Amino acid sequence: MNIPGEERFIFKLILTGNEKVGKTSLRKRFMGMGFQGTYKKTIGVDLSYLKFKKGNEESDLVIWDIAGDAHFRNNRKLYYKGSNGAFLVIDVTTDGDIDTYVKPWVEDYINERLVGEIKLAIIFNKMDLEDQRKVFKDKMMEIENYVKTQLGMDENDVKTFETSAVTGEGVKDAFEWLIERMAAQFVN
Ligand SMILES: Nc1nc2c(ncn2[C@@H]2O[C@H](COP(=O)(O)OP(=O)(O)OP(=O)(O)O)[C@@H](O)[C@H]2O)c(=O)[nH]1
Ligand SMILES: [Mg+2]
Repeated sequence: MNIPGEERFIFKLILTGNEKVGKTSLRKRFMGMGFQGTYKKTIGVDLSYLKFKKGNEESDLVIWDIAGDAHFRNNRKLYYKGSNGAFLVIDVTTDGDIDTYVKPWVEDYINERLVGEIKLAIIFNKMDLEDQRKVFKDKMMEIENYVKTQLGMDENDVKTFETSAVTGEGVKDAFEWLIERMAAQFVN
């Protein structure tokens, strides 16, 4: 979108991770839309638009909330181009198996040439479900190290967050860190 007399960069943030891990819920929580307990599967992709400020500069952001269902795997390749930042969301009530929950997405980032283009937030979600939690610090470290190694990224490019879309814990921090890191490359 072009504002008359002004060229504005539109940032693109993608939400990735397997189905039901909480991508849509995190997006809605961040956008002040509360939390819905009932699951409504994302079909393809849902787009949201928002503005953010860095210093005095206002920028545009489009969030691409991508369906996690593996049936859409081929289809979702269409949605990666031009991304500046990504969430990789993992549900802490699953076993967090790397081959199942991490590798397919890391492969997508590599195949769709996002390496070197994106900043990445690894999101451990559903932290409110303490008694069902199966992913703990050692697994989180293993996932973070795997991602960093595969993508050749360091702590400037990747950061881990613990979140809950129910309580809101960590949600604002994660989005704000990623947006700040994305914008730092372009806006003074
Ligand atoms: N307790 C708890 N439930 C959550 C949390 N985040 C999401 N959920 C629930 O988990 C289910 C899946 O959430 P979604 O946000 O739709 O998951 P998604 O990753 O967008 O799923 P797809 O659209 O299929 O890729 C829903 O029933 C949510 O209410 C959370 O932080 N805590
Ligand atoms: Mg969804």
